[in-house]
Amino acid sequence: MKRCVWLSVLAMIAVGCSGGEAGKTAEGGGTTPTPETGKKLVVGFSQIGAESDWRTANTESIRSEAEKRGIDLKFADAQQKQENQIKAIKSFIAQGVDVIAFAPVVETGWEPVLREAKEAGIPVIVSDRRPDVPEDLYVTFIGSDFVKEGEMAGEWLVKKMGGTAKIAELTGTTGSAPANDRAKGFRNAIAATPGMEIVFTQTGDFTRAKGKEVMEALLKSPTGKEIKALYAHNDDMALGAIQAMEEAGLKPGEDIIIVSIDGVKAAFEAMVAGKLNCTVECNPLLGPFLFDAIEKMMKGEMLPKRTVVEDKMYDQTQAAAELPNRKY
Ligand code: GZL
Repeated sequence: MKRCVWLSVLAMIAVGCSGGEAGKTAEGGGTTPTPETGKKLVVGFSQIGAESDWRTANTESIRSEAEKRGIDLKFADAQQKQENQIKAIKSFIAQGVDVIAFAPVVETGWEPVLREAKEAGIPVIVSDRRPDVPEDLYVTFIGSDFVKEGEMAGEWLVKKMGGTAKIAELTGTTGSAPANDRAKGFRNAIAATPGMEIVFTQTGDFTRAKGKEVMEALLKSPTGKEIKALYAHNDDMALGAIQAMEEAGLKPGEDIIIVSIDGVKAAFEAMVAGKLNCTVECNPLLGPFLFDAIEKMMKGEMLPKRTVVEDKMYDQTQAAAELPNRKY
């Protein structure tokens, strides 16, 4: 039965038909979940973990939106381990869920399990981070443009530093799309300004604890004495680094200028306190986007292969006014 759902979904996407009859499968039976058939939509979601404030907000958005829409959500937290995500996706296939959605912790290693989902006729939606697989293995990918986020951070820092700075970079989870793309975008932005030099780069795995640990060690090294700017791939690592700077007797946001990405509430509070200088928002509230796409897909509507979630940038001059508006 599932194969028919997948084939009918793919067929509709391929021919671009819209408004296919709700709840009908290839046999014409009303076995897919719709208000008419009364069957609850069952969605299996494999989440990366709970590594950052961003991820916490992302999980809350997905859980609350599923509840609001009466969707039976099977939620699995992988604790940032790919093998746990693969196990969860295999379990969703065995359970015969209607749809699988996941946020791939890293870009590679997904093709075999996504082929199993396709063979089982279960459509897959990608949320947040891109997997490096053939596009026919997922229906659509919903997430931010991480290269653009890195470029926005780099362009802001070039201006702030007047074109000259020795820069430390705290990178996200090794092999993840945001780490790869934010590194690429930042380097795109500073490439034309030779005075902007990345003299240190190391992963903080998107966590506060690791960001603090890496910065503590850096500040004890000769290179640490040269650093005038920090580019962190997320706010949590920046906030950990800020703690390390203060414990080393430095004034973060003054002795070392700091730009990061995510736009979580704690980053705005740090900007108001003068400890962080700029954050590039990366919207984690993907629940509504995800379940809109799933519901359209189940109705046979055509979906774009890529939905880019727009992001803004905020610096210290805007932080106090924007803080009350922050939803995460
Ligand atoms: C970005 C997301 C990243 C955030 C981090 O879309 O995948 O993962 O920037 C989170 O805070 O851990």
